[in-house]
Amino acid sequence: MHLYDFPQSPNCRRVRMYLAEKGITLTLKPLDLLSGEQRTSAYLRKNPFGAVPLLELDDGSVIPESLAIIEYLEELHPDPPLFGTTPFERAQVRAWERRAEFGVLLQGTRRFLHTSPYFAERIEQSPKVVAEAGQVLSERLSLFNTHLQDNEWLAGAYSVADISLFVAIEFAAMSNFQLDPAWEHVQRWYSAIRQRPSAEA
Ligand SMILES: N[C@@H](CCC(=O)N[C@@H](CS)C(=O)NCC(=O)O)C(=O)O
Repeated sequence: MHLYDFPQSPNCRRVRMYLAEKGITLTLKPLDLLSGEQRTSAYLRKNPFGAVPLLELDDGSVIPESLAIIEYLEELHPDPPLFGTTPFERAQVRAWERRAEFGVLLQGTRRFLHTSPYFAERIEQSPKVVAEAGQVLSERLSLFNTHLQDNEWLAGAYSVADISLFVAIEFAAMSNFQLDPAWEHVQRWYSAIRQRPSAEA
C-alpha cells in the first residue's frame, strides 16, 4: 500500500499527520503537481480527477479523497481512535471536521487559487473572492474560538477534526491569512497542536 503525495498539499498533509498520530508507516510516492505529473495519462488512469492524495492498495485498487483514505485506515487501525469511540462522539468529530473543511480549508483553498502564481494561468483570479473568503474565514474562526473557550479539543478527545482545522489554518497562512491575536482559545489550541510531533508531517 502506498500514498501518492505532494508535500505542500493540505489534503496530503492531513493524511500524513493522521499517519504520524497513529504510528502507521506508509510508502509515500511524491507526485510533482508543479510540473503537472497529476495530468499524465499514467496517473489519470489511477485517478481521473488528477488529484492527490491517492492511496494505492497492493492489488492496484485505489482510494481517492483524503478523508475517505483516513476513514479506511481508521477501520484497519482503530487504536488510538481519532474518530471518537461512540456513535455520538463519531458524529461530533464528523460535524466539527466538516465545519473545519468547509468553513476554513475550503476558504483557504479559494484564497490560494485566487492569489498563487501557480494558478494564474488556470483560472481568472479575483481579489473579490480573496476578500470574501477572508471574511468567511474570520467569521468561522471566531466561532471556533468561542467553542474552544470551554473545550480542549474540537470534539472530545484529540481527533481528525483537530487535524483538519490545524492544516486548514496553516494553509490559509500561505495566502496571507493570519490568526487574529484576539482568538486566544484558537491560539492556545493551535500552539498545543504545533508542539505535537505529527505537526512536522
Ligand atoms: N477533496 C480532495 C481534494 C484533492 C485536491 O484537490 N488535491 C489537490 C492538492 S491539495 C490537487 O491534487 N490538485 C491538483 C492540481 O492542482 O492540479 C481531498 O480531500 O483529497
